[in-house]
Amino acid sequence: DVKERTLIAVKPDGVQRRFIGQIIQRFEQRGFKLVGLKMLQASEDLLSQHYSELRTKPFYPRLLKYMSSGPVVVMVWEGHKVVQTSRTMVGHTNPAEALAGTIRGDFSFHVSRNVIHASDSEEGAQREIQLWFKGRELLNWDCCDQSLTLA
Ligand code: DAT
Ligand code: MG
Repeated sequence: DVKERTLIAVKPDGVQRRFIGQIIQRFEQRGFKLVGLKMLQASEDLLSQHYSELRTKPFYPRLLKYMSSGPVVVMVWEGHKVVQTSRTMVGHTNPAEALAGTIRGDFSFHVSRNVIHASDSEEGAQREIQLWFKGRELLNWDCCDQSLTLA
């Protein structure tokens, strides 16, 4: 399914450390298509829905506080197996276990400041995309090399 979509977010530490461009570059060069992009400071209410599965974890209150502490850049990327591929690109949740070459393995050293979010399943991705984006904020577009009938 070349129309598979996933939600990627540059977390507040990733924005503050100026990694937005490098992160977008990795998804572009891998061949995925950007269909939604915005910067916002997320409310704890939105984040509690985003991270609802983690609400019983001891780190959950700190996670929400940190994720709402500054702007994030949220994106929807589209392409074949984009959910699984982006999890591989992002690397292990704990940067100490993230391989070099992954985003977390190259840019982070602590689990509470691991730079980026990526949906972990196709169902999760659909839920998260609906939570963060309105339908009209997601754009369908084709590459200029798809139709060479130039005016
Ligand atoms: P991932 O972000 O890799 O999908 P997750 O969904 O299990 O990982 O957890 C969401 C975020 O919560 C994670 O990116 C960072 C934070 N987190 C997870 N485990 C943690 C821990 N043991 N201590 C502190 N923060 C943690
Ligand atoms: Mg997760």
